[in-house]
Amino acid sequence: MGERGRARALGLWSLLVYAFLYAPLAVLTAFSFNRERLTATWRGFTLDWYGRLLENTQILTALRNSLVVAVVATAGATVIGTAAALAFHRHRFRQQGTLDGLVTLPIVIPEIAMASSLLLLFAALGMRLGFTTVVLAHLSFAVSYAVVLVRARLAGFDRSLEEAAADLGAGPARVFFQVTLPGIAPGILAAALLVFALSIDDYVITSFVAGVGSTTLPLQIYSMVRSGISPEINAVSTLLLVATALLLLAAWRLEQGGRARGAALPAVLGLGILGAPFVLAGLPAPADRVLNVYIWSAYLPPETVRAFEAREGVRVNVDLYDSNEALLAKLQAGTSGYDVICPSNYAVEILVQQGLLRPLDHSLLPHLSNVDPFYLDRDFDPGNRYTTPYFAGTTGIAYRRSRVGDVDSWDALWDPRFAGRVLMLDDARETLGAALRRLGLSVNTVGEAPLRRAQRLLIEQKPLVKAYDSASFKDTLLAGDVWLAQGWSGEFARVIDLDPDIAYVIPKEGSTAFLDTLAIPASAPHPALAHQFLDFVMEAEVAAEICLAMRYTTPNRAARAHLPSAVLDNPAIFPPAETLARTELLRDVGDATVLYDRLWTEVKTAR
Ligand code: N2P
Repeated sequence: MGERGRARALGLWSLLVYAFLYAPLAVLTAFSFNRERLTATWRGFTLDWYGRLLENTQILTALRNSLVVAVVATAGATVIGTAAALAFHRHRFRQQGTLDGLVTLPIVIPEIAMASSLLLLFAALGMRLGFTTVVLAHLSFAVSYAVVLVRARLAGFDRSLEEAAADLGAGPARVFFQVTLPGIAPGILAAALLVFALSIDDYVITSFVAGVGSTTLPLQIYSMVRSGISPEINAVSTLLLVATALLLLAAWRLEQGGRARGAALPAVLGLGILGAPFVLAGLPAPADRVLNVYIWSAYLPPETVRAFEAREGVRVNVDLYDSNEALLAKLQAGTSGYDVICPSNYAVEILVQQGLLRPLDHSLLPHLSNVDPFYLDRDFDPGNRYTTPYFAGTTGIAYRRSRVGDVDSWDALWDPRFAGRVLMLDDARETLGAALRRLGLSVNTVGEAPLRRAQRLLIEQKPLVKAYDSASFKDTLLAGDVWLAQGWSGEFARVIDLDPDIAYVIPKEGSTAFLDTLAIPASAPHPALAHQFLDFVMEAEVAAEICLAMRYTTPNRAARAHLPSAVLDNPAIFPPAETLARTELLRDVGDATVLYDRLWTEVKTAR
């Protein structure tokens, strides 16, 4: 190959490498302008999704939280970092090498290790998770970066200037502010910009140490992703991407040559992008009354939240989970800060036993009379002392008819013909439950031997399984990535509407059913408002709106008058009695809970 040829080949190669690096970001950006909401097919250009961001109080609030944290962490880290850098640069002291290494070590400590150790520390100190803990955590990694950047600048700083100033009679303070500081300012600024960008971006550490009400933008984006990637997420991610890229560019320019002018434009643009939403939409009103809701994903429509906020003049924070075990862990860890939670019947038994629920005041719940008596006074909560029914539903299989034909048995999820096309829930009780039913056993089996047999079935199935996922099973099926998915009825009822090739079945061997409730934790900070919310969602029109949007079975009898027959006659939403007869409610399995958890973890980590 000649010189020219080689240059060309190398050029092509680098082009490929860059394409590999940037293609995902290009796709993300492109789809944030796509008119079509549901699929990754291009349907024309629109700015709508960016407009929608300005109406989304959850995103705006998260962005505000992120900015507050970033500003405080940046200010703190820059001051501490600069002081430390000066100390290391100027003075010689014992163990300098060790201390020097220790101050920069956090840069390479695995983030996950730092996150869990911070959480442990805060818990040991009895600190409530919130803004303070997030800021402290960000400070703990940001200082190291600030030290490194400022020191790099100091290394090139000519100390004889300081000596000259001192010789000419300037005091130490004057020397510092008029000579040293201007000399290293580009390094300090670069450090500030870098730290700001890192703080705005951080997910792992923040997710461990954030509490209710301190959700930052990355956490908000992740929680939205769990109910499906939407163009709003593409839009907000694009903004975040562009803003951080600009801030880093500015930091880099300052770092390189201290050309303040070349850095000013990207810095201003980057900060401008983050601040612009507030200029356009105004700050989200800091409501003095706040309700913190912790609920299953795809269970509470944003319109319902907005209607409650408007009626009561309050702000509602909604956090999502995808398993009872996640909810239990959060509540058992101590004061969660949540006012309303949504446990399934078997989780209610556990929470009541542990004294984690607050008895309800029925005089504040007049609309409880709208609920079908069939769902009241169940043995997991006699007299509805602690809970109101919210949604019921079933677990079953949804499948692509054109790919797999007719399905009526759990066997289909073990059929080698569908290797790599099977999705299972990420849920100990549900997966072991399916395996137990396949063995002809109850989903509430507690014996170790039968449970081990069920576990063996799941391990045997594992090579066929594309994903264990309780959050986006419906999207994965809709996108065609899997052909058969175990999952919950309501979300499947929604995809069937979007794609008639998909069908839902409760296998002939039987399956689980659930009754999900609303309850108020014993530690809820706003119990009165929580009662108002519980009552609100039992109003007939509201319950109908929720059912229409989410497609789980509403236990609200009065709501049915407001539902179209397409919903009322849909067997996936209101299953006929003979189908329901094949299902079993999950119950608290007592001591066997630990065994379920262990067996399930073993399945997930098996190779
Ligand atoms: C909602 C899941 C349904 C809850 N994403 C099952 N108990």
